[in-house]
Amino acid sequence: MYNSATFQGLGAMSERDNIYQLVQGQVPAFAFDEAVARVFPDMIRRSVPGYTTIIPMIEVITRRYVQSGTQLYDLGCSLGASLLAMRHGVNVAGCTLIGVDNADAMLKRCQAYVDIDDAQTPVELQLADVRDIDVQNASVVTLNFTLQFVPKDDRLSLLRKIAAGTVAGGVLILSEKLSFDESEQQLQDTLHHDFKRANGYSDLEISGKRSAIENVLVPESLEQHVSRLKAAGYSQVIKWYQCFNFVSIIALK
Ligand code: GEK
Repeated sequence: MYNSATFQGLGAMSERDNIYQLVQGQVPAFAFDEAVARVFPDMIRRSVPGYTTIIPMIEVITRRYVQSGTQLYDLGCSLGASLLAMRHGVNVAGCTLIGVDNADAMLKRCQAYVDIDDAQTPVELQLADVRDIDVQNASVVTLNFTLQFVPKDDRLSLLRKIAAGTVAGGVLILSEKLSFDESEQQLQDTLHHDFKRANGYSDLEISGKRSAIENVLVPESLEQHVSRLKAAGYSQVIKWYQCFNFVSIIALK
């Protein structure tokens, strides 16, 4: 399984994330720049509860839903962890994988990981905004922690475009940070911060990242996601995984 080779490799080739170790005063807004790209595999594993389970399950879900002669899209592919999981799930002929990201620093490193990966399905990487691309003849589409960075007002039209470009029986895998009503929000935030602390982040780093990401990553509730996916044209929407305030959903065309 993909988990054994390339995914471990992504982690091993990453530097440790110490971006918010020495923050003082006003923290600049978070951006997917060179400094983040360099530490990204370490950052996302230590910051997102459930990420290390979701990635290998994307391979499993892909194997179930991929159809021969179709395209598979990873939208917001970063360094390619979800893209390569999908690639290792393809067990039919005539498919192409398309990875899209609008951060040049991320996509350059993604290409390097694709180059050392040993699966055979062709991969095309596109430096583009996910709102601007065409989606056609898709069997599996992944938005693995990307929709939360797209402006709220553009989320429904993006999902409509993806659903319209997906073949019957195709799937969207959507993973997101969630928001909750007030009392649950507090509890989930506490557990998330405990998770980060257990992974070696200090309180200063946790609060620095929290300020930097505010208004950049805009979470919504599970109910908002489910009703919007249905409005976008998906017939069945299932939460298959949740760890604290991070969720992964499959939406079936
Ligand atoms: C993984 N899927 O490792 N258009 C294109 N790309 C975008 C846009 C946009 N409008 N907005 C954000 N991005 C990956 C992890 S990270 C999640 C995905 C995180 C890109 C952005 O540049 C970044 O690479 C990615 O979406 C989000 O499974 O950092 O929490």
